Order: sequence, then structure tokens, then C-alpha cells
Amino acid sequence: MATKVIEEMTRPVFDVNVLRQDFPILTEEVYGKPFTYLDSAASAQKPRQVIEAISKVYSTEYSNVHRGVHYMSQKTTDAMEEAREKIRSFVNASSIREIIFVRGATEGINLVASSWGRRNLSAGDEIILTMLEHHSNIVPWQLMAEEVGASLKVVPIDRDGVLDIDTYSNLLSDKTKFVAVTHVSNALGTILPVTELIRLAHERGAKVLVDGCQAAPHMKIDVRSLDADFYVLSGHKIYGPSGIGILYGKEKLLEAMPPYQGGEEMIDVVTFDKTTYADLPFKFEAGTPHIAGAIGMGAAVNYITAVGLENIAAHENDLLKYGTNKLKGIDSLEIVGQAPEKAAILSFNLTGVHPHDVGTILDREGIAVRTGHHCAQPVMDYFDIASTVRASLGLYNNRSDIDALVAALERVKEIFG
Ligand code: C6P
Repeated sequence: MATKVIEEMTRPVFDVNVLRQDFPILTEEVYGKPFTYLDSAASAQKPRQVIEAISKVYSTEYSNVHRGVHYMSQKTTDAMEEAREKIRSFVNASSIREIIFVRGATEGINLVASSWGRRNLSAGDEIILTMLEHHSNIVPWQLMAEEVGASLKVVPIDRDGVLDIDTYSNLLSDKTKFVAVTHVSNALGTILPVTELIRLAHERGAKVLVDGCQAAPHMKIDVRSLDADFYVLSGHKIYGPSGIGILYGKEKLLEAMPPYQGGEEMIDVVTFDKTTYADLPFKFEAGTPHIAGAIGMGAAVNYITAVGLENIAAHENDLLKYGTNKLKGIDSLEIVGQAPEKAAILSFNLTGVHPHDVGTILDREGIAVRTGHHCAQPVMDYFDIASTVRASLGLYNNRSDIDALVAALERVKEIFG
């Protein structure tokens, strides 16, 4: 690792400019300009260590897993199961039986909504969501609610993007069977008080799924101290490959759930009369998995663990403050979402300029941001807007990236008068 990982007590030194050297793509040019990547909430860039781990799989240790008696299959299986163990430790689950490889957070949520939902929800039951949810944590619950005759209740937010906990407490009742809540809002950056939300839900006997997609790259996740029943995250947001993620579930709950998909890998014995299923976690992993993805995700977990999540959080918080102050200095710019507890996301609009026009002009300056509703349309509806410009930060961003953004926004303003 190019990181100046000098062990000073137990904390490595964090030097963003040294770390940037781990990310080959950051030296690319876009339209002849330096590439400024401010779209890590959509997908984070990959360090060399992850790219090399994936390349190593295909060069030296690739075969199908959990099937072959041959050397290479054993080697690949060991590498994949090592990755599962690394991820178990990363989220502090009790057992690898609780770590299910899925395609990403979206698939993890669909798995729980379908499998847990179909077994445990019935007409009249209520599922609580928040207004801050990504579509991936809304639609699977809508589909299941329609199927079984349950209904959805939504916890509102205030103008800063802070969740209304009092209303949440009031919405919880004996009818509440499930709460599905994001840990960090992808559209606004609000960090939700999930420990408190889980505690209150458990008092009513409801189960809770936390969508950790936007939290895992920025803060230490401890599913046991949260007491989450289910927790999902995607590999590509934590500097790993896309098409892979994990669903964490408490073993007892997963044991009691029926399989989500049928096929190879998830079975014990198959006859035309009856099929018995494999033990956890394989009961939920039908078909050949994304082998290199899982191993690459393990390498990503190694990488951010070595850099240190505390270091990453401190660096990003500093940058978030710097960026917020700089953006506040731009006339006619309005930041959307100003919760006191916020992760490294800056959503904003320039009065009189369509966010897509802002995004297009920034792009010509080599700056990548996301514009649109960010797959969180209810948030946009609440603020009565169709979209925002979103600059989202990763561990490799520095003050120069923010300065480049601010300079380019000034040019947008000049163009639009
Ligand atoms: N948000 C963004 O630009 P998948 O696609 O399954 O890896 O992740 C879905 C998802 C679920 N929950 C949250 C909070 C998310 O932010 C995302 C993905 C990206 O904000 C792409 S829409």
C-alpha cells in the first residue's frame, strides 16, 4: 500500500495525497483536464490492491467454488470463504453463517422482503420506512405489502433532512411488524440514529433492516452493537467491485426463513418428491456466485481497514466542513440537507439553473458529480424539487477537488448570467 501506514500507537497516519496514488483512475484526464471524482456515493473508485486481487483470481486461482475436489477449486473456495470471514469481522457478525453474498444492497433487501416478508407478514400488518429511503428500500416493501395486504407507514423529515423521531415513536404500534431504514441518506447525507430506531422497534417486537450502503464507506459498522436484525451493503460503495454485496442477518432469523431462489449451491438433497436445503449461508446463495467479486470485496475490506475507518471519517468530516463553507459562499446556491449529523454528501441547487445543466458544464471541466433524483424521489417531493446536484466524497478526495468544484460552479453562474 502506498499509504503512509506508519504505526503510530495503533492508528496509521492518513495522508490523502499518498493514498490517491493507490487509485490509478485518478490520474486520468477528462477532456484534457484533471479528473475530479465527486461521485463516490454512486460508486467508489477502486484501489490497485482491489484491482490486483481480482486480476490474481483469474490469473492464478480461478475455478468454480464449493464443488470440485480438484486443487484449483479448493484454492478458489478457500479464497472466497476467507473473504466472507473478513467481511464478517468487518461488520462484527457472530458467525460466517450470518453473511450471505448477494449482488448488492438491492438484492439483499429484496431477499428479506420476499423471504422474511412472505413468511411473517399478513393482512393488516404495518411496515415502517422513512422518507429518506432509496428506491431499493421502498419498492421491495411495496411489492410485499401489496401481496399480503400489509401497509406502509412513512416517517417524515424536517427541512434540514433530520428524521422526526417523535412521529416514528408514535407510528410504532402492535401492528408494526417490520422497520426498514437507511443508515445514511444517499440524497442528503443525513446520518440516522439507527441504534435508537432499532431499540424502539424491538420494544414493539418488530424486526429491523438497516440499509448500510452509504454508511459502510464512512463509519465503522457493528451489527451486534446496533442489534440490527438485518444489514445490507454493496461492495462497489466500499471501494470493491460491483455486482457483489452482503446481507447480514441474525442466524435465528435466517434459519427460519425459506430460500429466496432455488437452484444449485442452495440444496442438500434433490429428488422430484422433495428437496432439502443447504445450511447457512449457502441456503440463500443459489447458482454460481460472483467469485472474483467476493474476493475483491474482501480485498476492499482489507484496504479500508488498513487505512482506518476512523481516519477516513475524520478526513471526510473535515472535507465536508470545508466544502459546506465554500458552497455557502456562492450566491444563489442552496444546500439541500443540512442535518447536524451528516456523512460526506453535498446536495445543492443553483437558483435558475437546471441541475442537469450544472452537471454537464462541470463534466466539461473534468468534474464528475451526480445530478437527478438520486433514486430517492420521495426526498425530492418533500423539498418540492425534481432533482439536485450531488457532490459525494470518498477517502481520496482533497481540498483541491472542492476548490475545482467551486471554481467550476462560478463558471456555471457566469454562463447563466
Ligand atoms: N445508491 C447513488 O447514487 P445497489 O445498486 O444495490 O448497489 O445499491 C442500491 C442503494 C441502496 N441504498 C442506498 C442508500 C443507496 O445509496 C443505493 C445506491 C447510488 O446514490 C446509486 S442509485
